Amino acid sequence: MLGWNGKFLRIDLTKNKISIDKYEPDLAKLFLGGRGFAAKILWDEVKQDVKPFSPENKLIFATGPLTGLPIPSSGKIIVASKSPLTGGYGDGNLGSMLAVNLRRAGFDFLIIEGKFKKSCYVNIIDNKVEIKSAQDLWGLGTFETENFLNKRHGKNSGIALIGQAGENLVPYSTILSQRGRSGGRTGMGAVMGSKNLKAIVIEGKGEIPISNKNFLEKVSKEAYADIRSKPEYDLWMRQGTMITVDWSQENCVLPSYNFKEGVFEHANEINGESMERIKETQKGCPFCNMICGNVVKDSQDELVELDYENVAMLGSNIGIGDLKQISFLNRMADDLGIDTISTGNSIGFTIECSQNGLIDEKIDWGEFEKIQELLEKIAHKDGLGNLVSQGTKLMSQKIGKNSQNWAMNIKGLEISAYDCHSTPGMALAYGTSPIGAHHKDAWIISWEVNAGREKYTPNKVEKLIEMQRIRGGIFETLVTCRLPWVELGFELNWYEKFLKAVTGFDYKIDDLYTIADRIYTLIRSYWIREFGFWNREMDIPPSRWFNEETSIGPFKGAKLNKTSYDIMLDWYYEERGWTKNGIPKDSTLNNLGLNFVSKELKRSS
Ligand code: PTT
Ligand code: SF4
Repeated sequence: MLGWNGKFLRIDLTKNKISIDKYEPDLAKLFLGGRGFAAKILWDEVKQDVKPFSPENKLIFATGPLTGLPIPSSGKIIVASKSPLTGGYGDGNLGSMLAVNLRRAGFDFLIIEGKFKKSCYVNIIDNKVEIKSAQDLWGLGTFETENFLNKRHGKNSGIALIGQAGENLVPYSTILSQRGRSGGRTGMGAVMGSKNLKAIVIEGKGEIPISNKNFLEKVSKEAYADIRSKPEYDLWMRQGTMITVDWSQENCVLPSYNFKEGVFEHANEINGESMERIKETQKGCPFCNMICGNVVKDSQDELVELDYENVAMLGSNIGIGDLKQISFLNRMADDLGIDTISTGNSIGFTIECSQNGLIDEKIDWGEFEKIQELLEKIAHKDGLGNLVSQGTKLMSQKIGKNSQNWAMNIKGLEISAYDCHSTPGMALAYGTSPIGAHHKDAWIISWEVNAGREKYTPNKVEKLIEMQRIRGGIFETLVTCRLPWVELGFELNWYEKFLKAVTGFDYKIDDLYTIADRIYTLIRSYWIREFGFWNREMDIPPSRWFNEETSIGPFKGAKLNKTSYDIMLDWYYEERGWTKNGIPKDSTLNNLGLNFVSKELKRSS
């Protein structure tokens, strides 16, 4: 089975047991890699009665057939588990040398289960695995920990690790790598913390088996050149994802004041151009020639990497219009190992609670010092931080008094940085994302603003499913970065060529779409099995977007129409072959080769 190592590593931290096994070729055939592997393993091994923080939950690091090869932007890995934030399927995508080294060590995925008796880290050198003490590292931030591990294990080792937030089981803590890469906003850092696992360090020196090395070399060379020749390349290299601040402001979707508005009066001070003025250098993931990690100096003259989502959620969404202050908060979040998106949402929600007299503490928009203090407290679950660390869904359940109307999450995952008062297609993308509200699966908004943004049409639903197939399906299973395709228009047929060179198989995009549909339906089934029921309310955004009009900007007065949203949701379910309540039909499961799911769904629905 060229292209895949065909082997995986399982580490049971409770039993101190390490095993290396082959997996059935059918797993690769039906699920390809990455998110596909993770979804199938969780379905098989992490059942309904397993709590996210129990030792029986499993943390999966999964690569795909293109990961770690000299192919554009292939240094990516999926981290997945049952999510402590949503209670459903959770994953994230991390750029790291860890991805490359796991493949070079001879494995396609790694399953971590159990819980070590005291704090530890795992060191993998090819097929030698050791569980080492992390007692000196526990309690440290990610920067200091990574420096230490880099010194001990060498610059070429791949490291994934958690900060204090993960140790303290904050349900939106993430896994960090390379000082500025963060993956798993669904709380993957907390799952790692619940296993007493501070870090994973991998060195791999083997060769990944591929079908046609010469062809791969030729295609890759052409592909890297094609990326460099794209008209958008130069601006991208200057600003990376920070180009999106201006775009969002111009299109009135820049989340501001806890998603009350889509424009921000200080947008010019926090945009890509402002970032360029404080930029020091840039870095990125392995095998990437369009590196987007813009490294700037923050308000304390320390270096930090800035991305659009971080700036919008720790900036406009909480009323901060000073890029150096935002950079400082971003650096804190990276060091503590906590997701910037859920943090920005939860702080925005707290500010509104304070303004409405629903909590005793006083905190207002843009109050940098208080926000900084709160961020530290969230990671340590201290005082008000203990409440805010739970995320907006639980917070609103505890606070009550209609606060759920502006608790900006779907299925418990906080909404990422696009306001949807005037973009129903994007609202539906958030509503139907397989991990909760995340733009990663379908950033339909850039297409939608040019395609009649206020309309509720079947073609939006078709486009949304196409996006989910490509973004959430193809890129999360290959596993490579999607940004060459999204940002520079690097065509999808390159991936057919890469797959041919690597695996020898003639995959067409349509074949990959079928795999994507299989994975989406399996993940949906996982959620239903977890919850024991499902209804369409789970796929509907918070009522702020339906009931409260925006008050400024060209789209002043905009809000979503609930009846029309519901009709789009019906079309979506129909297209996917799910019932009117969003439950996969038996015929759909059978057509996708998911017959094994039917029995378990019947038991729980
Ligand atoms: C992703 C989410 C994003 S999406 C951003 S910025 W983005 C935030 N980054 C955070 C951060 O930084 N620090 C922190 N403490 N929390 C953060 N939370 C937020 O997490 C990231 C890039 C980006 S930058 C994006 S869009 C693309 N995402 C990809 C994806 O999802 N799949 C894929 N195949 N390719 C992708 N390429 C791009 O990768 P989550 P990274 Mg990320 C500091 O993990 O959980 O999916 O949340 O991985 O290595 O940092 O690369 O404007
Ligand atoms: Fe990483 Fe950015 Fe390159 Fe994607 S474009 S691989 S996120 S550096």
